[in-house]
Amino acid sequence: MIKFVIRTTHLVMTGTETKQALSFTDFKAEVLNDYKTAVTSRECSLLGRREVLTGKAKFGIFGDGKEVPQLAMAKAFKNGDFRSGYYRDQTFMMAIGQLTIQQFFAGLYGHASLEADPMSAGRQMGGHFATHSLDENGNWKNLTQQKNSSADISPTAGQMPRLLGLAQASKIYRNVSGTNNPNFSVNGNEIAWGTIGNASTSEGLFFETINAAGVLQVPMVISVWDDEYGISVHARHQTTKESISEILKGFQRDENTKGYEIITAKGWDYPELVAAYERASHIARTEHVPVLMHVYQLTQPQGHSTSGSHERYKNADRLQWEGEFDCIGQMKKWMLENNLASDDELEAIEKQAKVDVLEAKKAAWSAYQDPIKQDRTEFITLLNSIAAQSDNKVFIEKYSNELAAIKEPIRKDILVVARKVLRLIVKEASKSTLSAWITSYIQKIQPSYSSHLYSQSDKNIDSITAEEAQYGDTPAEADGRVIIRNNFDALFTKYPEAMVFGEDCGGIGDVNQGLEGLQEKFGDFRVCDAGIREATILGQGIGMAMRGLRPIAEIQYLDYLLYALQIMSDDLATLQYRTAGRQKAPLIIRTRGHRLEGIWHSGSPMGMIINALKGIHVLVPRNMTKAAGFYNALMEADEPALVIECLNGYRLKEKMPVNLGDFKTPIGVVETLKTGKDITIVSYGSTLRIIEQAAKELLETGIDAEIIDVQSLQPFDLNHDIVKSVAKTNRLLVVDEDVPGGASAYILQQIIDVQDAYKHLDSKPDTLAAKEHRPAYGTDGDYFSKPSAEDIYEKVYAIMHEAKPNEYPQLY
Ligand SMILES: Cc1ncc(C[n+]2csc(CCOP(=O)(O)OP(=O)(O)O)c2C)c(N)n1
Ligand SMILES: [Mg+2]
Repeated sequence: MIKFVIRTTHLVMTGTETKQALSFTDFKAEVLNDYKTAVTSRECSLLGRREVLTGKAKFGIFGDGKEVPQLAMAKAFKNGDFRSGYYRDQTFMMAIGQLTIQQFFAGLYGHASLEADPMSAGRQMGGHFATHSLDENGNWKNLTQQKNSSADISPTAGQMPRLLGLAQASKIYRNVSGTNNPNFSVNGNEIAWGTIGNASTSEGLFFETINAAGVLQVPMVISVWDDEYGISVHARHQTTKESISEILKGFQRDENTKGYEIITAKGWDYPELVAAYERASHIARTEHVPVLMHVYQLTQPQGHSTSGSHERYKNADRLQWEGEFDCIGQMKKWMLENNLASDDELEAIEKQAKVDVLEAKKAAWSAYQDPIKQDRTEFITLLNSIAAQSDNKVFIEKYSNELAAIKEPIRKDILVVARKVLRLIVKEASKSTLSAWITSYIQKIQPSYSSHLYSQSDKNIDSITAEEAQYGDTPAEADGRVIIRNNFDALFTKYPEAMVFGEDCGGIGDVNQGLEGLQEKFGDFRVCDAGIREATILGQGIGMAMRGLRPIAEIQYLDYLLYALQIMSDDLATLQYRTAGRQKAPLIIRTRGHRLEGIWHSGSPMGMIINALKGIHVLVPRNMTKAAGFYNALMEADEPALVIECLNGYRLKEKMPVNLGDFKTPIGVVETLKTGKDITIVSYGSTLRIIEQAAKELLETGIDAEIIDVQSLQPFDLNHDIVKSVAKTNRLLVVDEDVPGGASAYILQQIIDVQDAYKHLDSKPDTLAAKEHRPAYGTDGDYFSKPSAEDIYEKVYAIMHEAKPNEYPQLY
């Protein structure tokens, strides 16, 4: 690609690799092409807004006013690079050739097809961009041969943690031997380019990422599109000194200290922007130094989005300034002043852009509407034949006519009619035809909206073959933490692309020494300390996993997962879903929790976690061998998962397996720890040891409990083994350490609702959870906060008392 630097009227032109003279004709052609992209993008915004206001699309958020800096950024963006940005970047996506006008409108309409809307198959509102890292089978494409954009999310600054990981991947590929993979990197030369609005820099995630990238010295260029507003709220309410580059000055590197390169550029000044991005790119790519690019004096010609108008909060002076300093207007002025084009030439480009956009918009609308109209026609034919034979002919024909009259039908219109008519003909002969049609239609359409919450590739967790831990003739007993450490040792040896990072993970080998000595063995890129910043530890993991590495992000304690939960929920859990299977981040999140001491070291907020993390597997091993088996299994799969080790299990003795790194705990499979005939007790994690104690005592009373370890909360008991146990015992108790109605409610819903266990129950299915408050400190605090062996004994006893009062007289 041709590069050039223009200093006012004096032009200096350079090639990317070698400086070379560029003919004026080539130079002019490139500038004119940029102008064409800018005006085309603007026309999309203008027409897009109209499509919403006339009701064809639901909501619009566009990139008008931000076009010119994006052209400059696109020039510096190379194959293999990644973008992690936000909803203003349509011009950039067009400039790198990853968004056509027709695709822009398909996204606006919500066309539920990847062919039509490659960004999200209609799942996200328009303006949320993505490229395809995976082929249709979920296998990696060669990411070094294409321009990449990680999939956008709407929560402001939510793109920042991932950006850090995307940049760090280059650092790893450049510095860690054995990670070379031509699909993912060429010597770590790739830059991760971030974009964010000025107001969104107020978010904690922005500052956390900025600091972390400075510490890690990764090739990241973060552009702040500064239009002085965040919807209606002016910069004076957002940013100290109203300038992000001003307040981040302390991050500027100098001769003695590492840090950032901070560059500022006016958002309407095309030559200044092109030069600035070329410089930023060079610094980040060659030196692996992060760059903050503050692009100021930007505008928002149509206001924030299609809901609301900016005249409500911008005064006349501001509006007038925005008109004058519209970046496209300024670019045009500069071109004319420098004799790069005549008025006529530019007008011709503008006219052509209007024609192109109008035509592509029409094509997008037809592509979206035609299949629905076709479905409607077919359905109406069926409906009319049903009406002809029906006692309710008049009503059905009315429905049919109303449906036929809808000018711009959607699939809901068709199904609403179909399902209402079914009720009318439930006793007629044609009922089965219609019910079959509805079922098959839903079956056909539903995947467009529900596929790919989890991986559908041949590397998903279903494809893993379980493998038992094997032991020698006289297996050594070791502390749990040694089992898990030796297993990590085996895993890092087996997978050069695997790494772990988190607070205290490196030097001391984690707070429980489950990684002891591994930094010395595998180096500090692979076994690494991180700052106290859970959200960006998660982001490092997401970004690196999206670029083919196998990170294990450690969150020191389960109680602190909350800091990372938003990113896990909004970004990681939705990634496969929001790209309809075209991006993945097989990240393993390691943490430890449940019972220990005090409010923030013994929480077990599992209900919250499970509900927030649909799209991530949630595994709760009861000991370190089981945990190690989960890590071994997950390394073979391509899915994200959270593994929660038992905080009180590191010093408990377990037998040392011989097939470290290889044995695999099956995911979604329960284990029966004790068979029994009177009641099924279902639980997981640390609580199981207490249940086992209670079960012994119950047996002395003549009550024989069956104990089942769920092991994997998400997915849950794929073989439906629990209901088989309930069919035998006819009684069910779910025990856990979460609040009442937390994970126990979820487990009950799975067993009663999904597995239909209610058919087999002779007693009320019951739960025993912790108290509603956070767990108090100390042994008594634990005893009075969480289910104890006595609580479990008495709960089971009470259930048995109700069934057999003579045999088990009331305790209280
Ligand atoms: C976490 C979160 N809070 C609030 C919103 C609603 N919201 C969407 S955009 C926006 C303003 C963002 O302004 P800025 O970052 O300056 O970007 P601009 O739209 O001006 O380009 C807000 C408050 C959101 N999407 N996410
Ligand atoms: Mg703004």
